[in-house]
Amino acid sequence: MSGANDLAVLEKDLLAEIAGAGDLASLDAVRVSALGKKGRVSELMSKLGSLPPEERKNFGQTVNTLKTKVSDALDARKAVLETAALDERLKTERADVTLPVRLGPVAEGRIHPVSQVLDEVVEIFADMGFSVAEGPDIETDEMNFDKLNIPAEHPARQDHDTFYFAPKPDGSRLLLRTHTSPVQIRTMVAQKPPIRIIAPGRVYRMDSDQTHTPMFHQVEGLVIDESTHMGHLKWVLQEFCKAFFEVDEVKMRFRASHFPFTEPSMEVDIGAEAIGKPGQWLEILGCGMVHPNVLRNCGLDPEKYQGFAFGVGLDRLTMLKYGIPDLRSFFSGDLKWLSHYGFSMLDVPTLGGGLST
Ligand code: 2NL
Repeated sequence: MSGANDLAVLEKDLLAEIAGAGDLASLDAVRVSALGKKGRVSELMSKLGSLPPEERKNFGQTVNTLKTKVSDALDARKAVLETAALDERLKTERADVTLPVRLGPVAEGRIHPVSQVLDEVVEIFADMGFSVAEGPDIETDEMNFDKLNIPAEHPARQDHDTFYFAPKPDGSRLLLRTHTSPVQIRTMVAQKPPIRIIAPGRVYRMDSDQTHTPMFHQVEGLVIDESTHMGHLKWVLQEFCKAFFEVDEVKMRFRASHFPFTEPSMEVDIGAEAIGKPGQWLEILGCGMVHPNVLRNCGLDPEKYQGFAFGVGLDRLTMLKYGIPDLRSFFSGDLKWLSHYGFSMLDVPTLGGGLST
């Protein structure tokens, strides 16, 4: 039977052991030996039943007080030891965040020039308040042609040399989109103006020679609002060309053209000074004011809304900017070519940091 004296001795012993524990493991050993199931304090509690009833209450309270004291002392010591352990780690595990990045195997990887140019284009238009819209590569006749004011017998359907899937039992056919316009159509159908989007992506036409591949990359842009006009179109394209070719001035020439989905329609040439070839003109994109029929087809009132659209071929833009002579090399999967023309993952284009430098 433990008297008050024994309890005082036990308390003194335990507090001394706690104070003497030099690390978290030995502190935990003290905890188990005191408060564990068979610990010295716990064992006292199990004696409670064998005491005469008049002593039980008093004894129980005393043991509980001891338990609390020991438990508090364990917590306090634990906090001290943890802080010391952390200080020790901080002394040895210093990281100098100003050191150059260690690339390791990542340095071997290269970003394809078309991906890099896409990132540049997105950065430029994002800065002008455009968001990026995406849609499926497999489209319907309706989204790819009908809604764009290209009716069934329109020659543009043949011009586009479309890849069709086998017709469904109801006669409808799916196709590989021939431009990213259906992404803009879907946006106009789904949301009210103001609309400011670019739609980058893969497009497909049955065409294959020196300057055409059956899959290529396009970025289209669309702006719709109540008072959008050709001045806005011209400014946006001018800003784009200056930013993309990283020059202060760029000569631009707008030539009248024809697309079924715009009226008026224009093709844009830039002075080849921009890529160091003075005296020549380069055709780089097509654009125009969105045709009223297209707006109507998407549920927009042409009396209230108007806007402009444009389409740029990314592959050609990439060849011009980075002096890559052969379009077909883009799709050859040649690692030697990629290590020459590709970009490091750290070359993230930003307007502030210079797009390509
Ligand atoms: C080109 C011509 C162009 C568009 C694309 C467009 C989209 C909608 C409505 C009206 Cl939803 N237009 N897109 C407009 C003009 C030209 O691309 O030669 N691209 C390489």
